[in-house]
Amino acid sequence: MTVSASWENEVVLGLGSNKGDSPRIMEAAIRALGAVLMDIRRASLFETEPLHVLDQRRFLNTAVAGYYPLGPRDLLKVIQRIEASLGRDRRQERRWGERTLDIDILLFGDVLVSEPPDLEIPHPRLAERAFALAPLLELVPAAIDSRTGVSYERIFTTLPIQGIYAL
Ligand code: A4P
Ligand code: MG
Repeated sequence: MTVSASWENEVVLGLGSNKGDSPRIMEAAIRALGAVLMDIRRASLFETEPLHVLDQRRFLNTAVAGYYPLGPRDLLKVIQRIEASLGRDRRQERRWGERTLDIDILLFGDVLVSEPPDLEIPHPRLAERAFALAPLLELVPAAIDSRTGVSYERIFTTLPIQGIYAL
């Protein structure tokens, strides 16, 4: 089920990497996304303690925002193509483990998509993750969780400390 809203669809994507040459991979991913999103803006880079699976390297995380003229499903295909082109091979991964590049659709304007497990927007674990919320809030500080009506700023400030360091 997809509920479309009328206002502009500024998309926010979360990026993460903790395998391979992560700084280079993140720059290449942002360059590739610059060809996909209009008026792209980028957040700071953060070095972050791994969440969920703890015995792995720290991550580099950031986010980008921009306008995307097509729908969420098209965007999912595009980001998966970019992940693969930068060396991601899901067959070699464990869930929540190391990855060369993970791109998640965090927000797509205020569109709600509930088609689990393939596509859920806002990203289903956004509200638990400081590594996703900190860069997102740099780009869209007034964003509201369209499922609950609570601001992400408020959600962020109530999270336990998770170890995220702006670079
Ligand atoms: N999918 C559903 N909704 C979305 C969405 N909004 N955006 C589906 C992107 N994909 C979405 O994702 C699995 C499936 O989710 C996709 O096929 C897509 O159809 P995946 O990227 O193949 O697998 P994954 O990344 O292992 O799973 P998941 O649950 O997305 O993992 P996460 O949530 O990305 O967690 N700690 C720190 N500090 N920083 C991190 O970046 N990342 C993870 C991975 C764990 N711990 C981390 C970090
Ligand atoms: Mg993912």
